[in-house]
Amino acid sequence: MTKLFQDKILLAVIFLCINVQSYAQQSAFALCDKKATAQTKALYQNLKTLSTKGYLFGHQDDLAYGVNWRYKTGRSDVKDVCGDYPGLYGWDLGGIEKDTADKNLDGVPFNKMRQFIKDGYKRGGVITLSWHLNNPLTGGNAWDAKAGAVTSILPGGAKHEVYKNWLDKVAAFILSLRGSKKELIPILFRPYHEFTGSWFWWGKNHCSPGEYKMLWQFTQNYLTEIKKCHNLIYVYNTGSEPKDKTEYLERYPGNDMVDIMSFDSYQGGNPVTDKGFVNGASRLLNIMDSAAAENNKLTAFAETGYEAIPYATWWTDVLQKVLAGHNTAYVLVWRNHGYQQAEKKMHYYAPFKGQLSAKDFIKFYNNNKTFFEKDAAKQNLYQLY
Ligand code: BMA
Repeated sequence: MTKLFQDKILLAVIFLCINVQSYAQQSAFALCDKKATAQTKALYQNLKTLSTKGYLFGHQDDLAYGVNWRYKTGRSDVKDVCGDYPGLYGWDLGGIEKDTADKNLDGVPFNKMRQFIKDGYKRGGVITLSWHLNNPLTGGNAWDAKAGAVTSILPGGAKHEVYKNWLDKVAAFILSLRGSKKELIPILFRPYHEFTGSWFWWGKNHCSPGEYKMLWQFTQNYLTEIKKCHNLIYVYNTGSEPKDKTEYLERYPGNDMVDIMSFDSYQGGNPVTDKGFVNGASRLLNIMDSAAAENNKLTAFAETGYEAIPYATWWTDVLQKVLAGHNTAYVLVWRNHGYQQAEKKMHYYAPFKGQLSAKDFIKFYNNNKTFFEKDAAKQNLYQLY
């Protein structure tokens, strides 16, 4: 065999390997839970298609309360403004771990939350859950950020059994979320969020990358394999800190552990003079685009907003522009608490009727890239064709 011929064969082999590898990657778009229910698998596949056309608009606690109202059947600040519910509903499990818990950390009763989740799902909307869980070591809340708490709940740790008990409660709630045929309602599950900051006890300065990954792996394995929660789509979530892909993926638990890559970032200052939000969000969206393409995952902007929305055209001038050109499956704005007595300020992220940005929000709603509940229902996200 001549040297040239040998080289040609070698090149052909390398070419073949690359192609087999990229084919394997391309064909690997599937949930990490191989036993996921049909509806969960369908949602994941359909979100992929949806993400090439636009993004779901989400709102935290949307059906429970809004600015100046609490628990009024069918009401939603988003719907009051644009005539349609959000396409995605965010709820938080924080507090479910307590033995006495009947309400979450923001006062939403778990019984009502279950019903709201069922209502949204029945209409064709999508559900996402986060979990601001208490510090298992100190008994303080999620912001009681001290080193040692993560270590304590890992296998062999002093609070490991306590943690398993907490996961049992989470699983019981998740398994109680069922549709009209008793099918499990698919959930975009976003545990241990914003870990690139250090304000939560699972944050960057309070555990090592290895411990964070172990925490994720243990949690996922326990919920999926032991508790049989086969309706979870796992969402990996950083803050806006990562400067590049290496930092973004520093605590990534692995392709068999994550389904969606996401980040959180909030607008502060005036969007005209302060470009911090736009620059940061754009950077993270670019990082995610590249990380998600390499790992064959979906992306999302899991939490954002501008507290009390003091900028009339924030929706179309800032948020819509930031998301343009990216294939994010959804964007979610945080809760409409209303007036916060302790902080003496308004705390809301979606407009309500008459709010300064309400008119612009209608423009945002009418844009063909934003999907609210009616659009979600039309796309039949829980069925595969
Ligand atoms: C924060 C605020 C808090 C709330 C927490 C968890 O951003 O809205 O008031 O307790 O989220 O929902």
